[in-house]
Amino acid sequence: MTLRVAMIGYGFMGAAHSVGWRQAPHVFSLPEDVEMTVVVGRNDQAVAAAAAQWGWKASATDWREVIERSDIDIVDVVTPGDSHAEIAIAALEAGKHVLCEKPLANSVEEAEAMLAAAERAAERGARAMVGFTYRRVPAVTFLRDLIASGKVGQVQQVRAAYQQDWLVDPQLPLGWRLQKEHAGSGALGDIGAHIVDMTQFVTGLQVEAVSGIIETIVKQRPVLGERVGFTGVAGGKLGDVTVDDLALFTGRLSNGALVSFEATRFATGRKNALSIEVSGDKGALRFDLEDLNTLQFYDRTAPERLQGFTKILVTEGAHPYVSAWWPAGHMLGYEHGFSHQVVDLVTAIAERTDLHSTFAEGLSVQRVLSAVEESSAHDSAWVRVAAAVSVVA
Ligand code: SOE
Repeated sequence: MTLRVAMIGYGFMGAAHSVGWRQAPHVFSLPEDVEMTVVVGRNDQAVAAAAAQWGWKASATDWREVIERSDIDIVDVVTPGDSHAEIAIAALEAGKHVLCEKPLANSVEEAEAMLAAAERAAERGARAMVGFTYRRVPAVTFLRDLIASGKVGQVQQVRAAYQQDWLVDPQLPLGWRLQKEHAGSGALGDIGAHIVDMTQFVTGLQVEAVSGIIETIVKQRPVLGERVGFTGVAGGKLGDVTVDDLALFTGRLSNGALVSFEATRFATGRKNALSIEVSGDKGALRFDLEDLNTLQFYDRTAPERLQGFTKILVTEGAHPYVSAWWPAGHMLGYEHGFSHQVVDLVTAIAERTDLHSTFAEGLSVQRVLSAVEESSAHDSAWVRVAAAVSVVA
């Protein structure tokens, strides 16, 4: 059988997802074939150009029409956050499998509605996945496996940071990522979501309470004129930035361990630096996206004289996803996670097996993000995540 895909949206994430849809069937032996059937966007010329460049068979301008088509099996949502809920819910109700970019939604309420739709659709066999792509970097999946097999023992502390610097320039225009009505939040939702998800994914623990602060450093920016590339081109007048530029927060995990989180677009010199270090009573593990083919492992159970962080090259055939690619030691990059996402989704659809990251996991991240905002609005008071209720005045 062939699974036919419609991708809604065609910005930066559209390009990344297209690489995944194109590469995965050629590199992995997938249980079903994949066809890049149609990409959808509002500007007919621009979306047609994207379709031609990225290898989609056709383009279209009306997503509602496309999701009703009987020849579409999977709807891939790569639009800004303000349309995730509407498109994903409609697609699930139309009986399609859905892959939705992170963060799942712009609010907890939307994410709850999306999960409810995914649960109803699951009864009819439809699958729903949220695109926390970094989970599928081989070193991150392997880090999760090592923690699950007890290599760090009891998790006692986690440090997680996602640092970018693309907002340091005050002239950078007011694109959709800087407007609450489109993006939901700023650094917190865009990149903080990744480190919250990664922490929960690799430790298998939940963030149960948070205390944090979010801040907007540059409060006004040139209003966006023409939309070009990732950031756009400035028009002239200034408009308000309505999202956070950075978020610093502490989380309490379900086993009692503390996590320090940093999500920022103001880390001068840091372009796309995601790192996580998990410390336990038997050892520690560290991943750094700037060196994404490696893991650092410290084994406290090794003889004292031999102890020290060891660099593991996660490029062996025995490592997750790697055997389909190149011989040992031949490096992978950012885009491979998008292929692995396709592999996992297509396999789960074809073999009716469990998948991650589910909409329930997307909702749990959304609840953490919302609790951080609530904490920040209340002098960084601790806020419980599940109920999002302040526990310390
Ligand atoms: C922009 O900040 C961004 O593209 C995120 O939206 C992605 O999720 C991340 O992979 C890289 O940075």
